[in-house]
Amino acid sequence: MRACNVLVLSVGFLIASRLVSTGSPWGLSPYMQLDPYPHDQQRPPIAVPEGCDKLLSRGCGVTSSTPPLSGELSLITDGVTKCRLQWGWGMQHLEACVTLSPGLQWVQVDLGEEKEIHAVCIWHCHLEHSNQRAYRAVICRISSDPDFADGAVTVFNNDYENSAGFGKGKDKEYVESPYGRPFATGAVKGRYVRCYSNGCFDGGTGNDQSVLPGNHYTEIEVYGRGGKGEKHDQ
Ligand SMILES: [Ca+2]
Repeated sequence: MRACNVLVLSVGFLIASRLVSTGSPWGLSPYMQLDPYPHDQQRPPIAVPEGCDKLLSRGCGVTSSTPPLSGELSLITDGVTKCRLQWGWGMQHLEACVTLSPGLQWVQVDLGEEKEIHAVCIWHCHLEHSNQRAYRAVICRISSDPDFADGAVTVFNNDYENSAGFGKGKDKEYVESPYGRPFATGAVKGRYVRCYSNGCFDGGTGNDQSVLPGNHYTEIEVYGRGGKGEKHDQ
């Protein structure tokens, strides 16, 4: 194996610095298993072998467990990572973001062919000047089987309650940030990247905490060997 001349991925720089810590972490439910990493500091960069820092997912096809309630699935790999809240027809709606039905749902990126995947970054929905939000049962799996019936590898799992049935996750829940949530996957080979979630906890700033059952995806980036090396727009 080639010596690992370590490069650094430029994804996922900071957890949102505007978040304010309160009695329970970030004002969210004390029952959540939140990531203790300081939200106002840059996360450690992800080290990958030379040539494995290329963006593989831009423009790739996306499927989902259920038809979106709003937004086209192509929004998930279009390079736009900022979710917007707009007024229209007398009500607010999300732009640049895909909304899926309540309950455990998934979206799946098709890389077109089997690739060696080293990192993934997920943006669910972060809104400026809005409540702190953390999605539940965030799970990422990789496989070369589109149905994930064979050879699926779980590379991220913060479902500490095992609500999705993939086993109790060891990763922490986290507050959404405009920088997404990057994580290393190791050198996993696969064509499909499937990301799960099961609603979110909308923290508010006090006692107005609430569980939002819907699922949202603004962008998913997959990094690894090959690809064009494009970066996202922020
Ligand atoms: Ca997008």
